Amino acid sequence: MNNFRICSTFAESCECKARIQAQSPNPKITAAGRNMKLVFATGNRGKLREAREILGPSFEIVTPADLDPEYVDPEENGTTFKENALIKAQAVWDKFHLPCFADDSGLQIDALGGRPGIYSARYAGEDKDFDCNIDKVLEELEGISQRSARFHTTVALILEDGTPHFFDGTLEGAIATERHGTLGFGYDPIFYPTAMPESTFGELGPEVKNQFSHREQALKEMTEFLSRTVLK
Ligand code: ITT
Repeated sequence: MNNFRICSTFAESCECKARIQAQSPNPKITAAGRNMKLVFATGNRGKLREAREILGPSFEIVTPADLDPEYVDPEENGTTFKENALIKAQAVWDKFHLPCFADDSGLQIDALGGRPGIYSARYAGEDKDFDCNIDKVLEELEGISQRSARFHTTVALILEDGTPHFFDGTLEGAIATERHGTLGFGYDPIFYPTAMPESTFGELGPEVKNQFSHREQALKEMTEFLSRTVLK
């Protein structure tokens, strides 16, 4: 369940932030989940930084590369966020047999029929260059005033019994006409969240973003699930 609601002013957003901070991290997780180790199946440093901040010190988050520097990411050949999240989590589970999760995410732009969607990382080419991806989006949206978009994340979690569990997060917003700010990663400098429409995530930075982002929503659902099951 998402506790975040749309805030129309900065002051109201700060109130939301304070409220969410008071609720999170889940106290039960903080107590029972101390030192819970999870492998995060990602090679994306931006996602990793955010996940560590969102999950907090109760969780020890390591990556496949920390466990095996030779680890090779699987091919993401699914057709949905859910399929790709499972591919990434399953590959880590098959290799290490440790509790793990993966995040498959992307930007869906209405005027582009939902693109780049699951192809967000490689939108402008195989080298996953954030700058080139942003340039491509801005070019495609040139002269288009309808700029609504959303970030979506599906997290796949695999625990000791090997069963996958899924958690989703979606955040509405709009695409800027040029870059604003340099914080965050990926498309952050061109994404205005609806909740704080005056600034992009590139300007707001992680402390604000991590209070209500698509990733925060999905990971919060995951910690609530862990609290109800493994850590009860
Ligand atoms: P892993 O598969 O190794 O986790 P990746 O970057 O390839 O890393 P995805 O396939 O899920 O991950 O692609 C997600 C892309 O969507 C990511 O590279 C960014 O370009 C974009 N993206 C996702 N979440 C974002 C966020 O919070 N802020 C900005 N861009 C984001």
